[in-house]
Amino acid sequence: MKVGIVGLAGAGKTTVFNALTGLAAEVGYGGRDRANVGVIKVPDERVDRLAELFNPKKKTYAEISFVDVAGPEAEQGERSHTGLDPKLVQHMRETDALVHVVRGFESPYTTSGADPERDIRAFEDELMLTDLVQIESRLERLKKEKDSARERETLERLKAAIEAETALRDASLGTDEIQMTAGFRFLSLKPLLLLLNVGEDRVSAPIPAAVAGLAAAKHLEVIQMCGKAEMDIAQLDPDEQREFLADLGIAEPARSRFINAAYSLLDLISFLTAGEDECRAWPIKRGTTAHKAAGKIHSDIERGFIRAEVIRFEDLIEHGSEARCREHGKHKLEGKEYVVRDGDVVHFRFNV
Ligand SMILES: Nc1nc2c(ncn2[C@@H]2O[C@H](COP(=O)(O)OP(=O)(O)OP(=O)(O)O)[C@@H](O)[C@H]2O)c(=O)[nH]1
Ligand SMILES: [Mg+2]
Repeated sequence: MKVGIVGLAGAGKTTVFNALTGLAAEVGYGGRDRANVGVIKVPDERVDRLAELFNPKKKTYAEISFVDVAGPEAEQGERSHTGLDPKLVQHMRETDALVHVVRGFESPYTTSGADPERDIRAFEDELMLTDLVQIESRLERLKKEKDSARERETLERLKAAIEAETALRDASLGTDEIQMTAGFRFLSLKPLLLLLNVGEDRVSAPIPAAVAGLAAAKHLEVIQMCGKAEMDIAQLDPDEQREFLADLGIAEPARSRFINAAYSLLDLISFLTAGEDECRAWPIKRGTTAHKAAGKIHSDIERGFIRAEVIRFEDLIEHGSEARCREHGKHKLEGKEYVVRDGDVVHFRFNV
């Protein structure tokens, strides 16, 4: 899963990037000309328990990778009217989801005071505007093409949605509309999480009602953190981290809250594979069939799929081995259409 950390200039994106990844990318205006990329491993006790059982050569957790690119200036007057920087747009297109970092602290770098609602709207507008420009130029080109009625119709509908200030993710697109327009990689269609970045004085304050209300109206989830404090904490070793979090009254580090939010945003679950070579967690979208899940591991396994052998993680731990699970009737054979569940330990049989 690849997540883009986006938002207006100086909102604290790089700070949040550091808090999540534990890296130390340069914050402030100095770091504006390059993209930061980093990866976090999703802690999963089940992988650890399986590893105790199988003693594998390798343990592999699910990963979330991040890209953080400098954002457009917040001030209206300074913002370019030609839309978002193409480099930023390109980075955003390549992501599965966006995290919009919204400034909730007073900053010496911007002349305007913190106004999260204004910034949420402004950035949403930028995403929609970028999509609109793309839709209009495609429509223009389609005028000259025959047999384009269906695509034109779809694009006209999307255009109308944006003109009514509805982000495409909220425009109730049908499956075939999504498929037909997948190549455009529209920005306002990507799942988006709001991250309100607040000052140190607000680490354990509730999310302001106005922000929560706007998020709800836009059907967006919002999490709040103090990026700066979390970034400092992320640089410490684990024991010190626990102490600091307790001192600040933070129950759970930003990273874990973020991982949970990202999984629910993308509606992800994890299935597991276990063996002497590797014990591993694989993130998939809820509702994925065994056939498609096999393809996450390797396209050959999807192509040559015969069946999936499934044991529930709890059963495997309880009975201690695959053989014992068989004896207790806890080992199931499933076909292509089986919907994989969170915590299934799966062994795919295939033939190519
Ligand atoms: N007080 C306070 N300052 C913060 C917080 N988060 C970020 N800052 C400061 O705000 C400034 C900008 O932070 P960055 O993380 O560089 O912002 P950015 O969004 O990456 O900015 P661009 O890359 O220019 O788009 C830095 O001086 C940070 O130290 C915070 O939670 N509290
Ligand atoms: Mg930055």
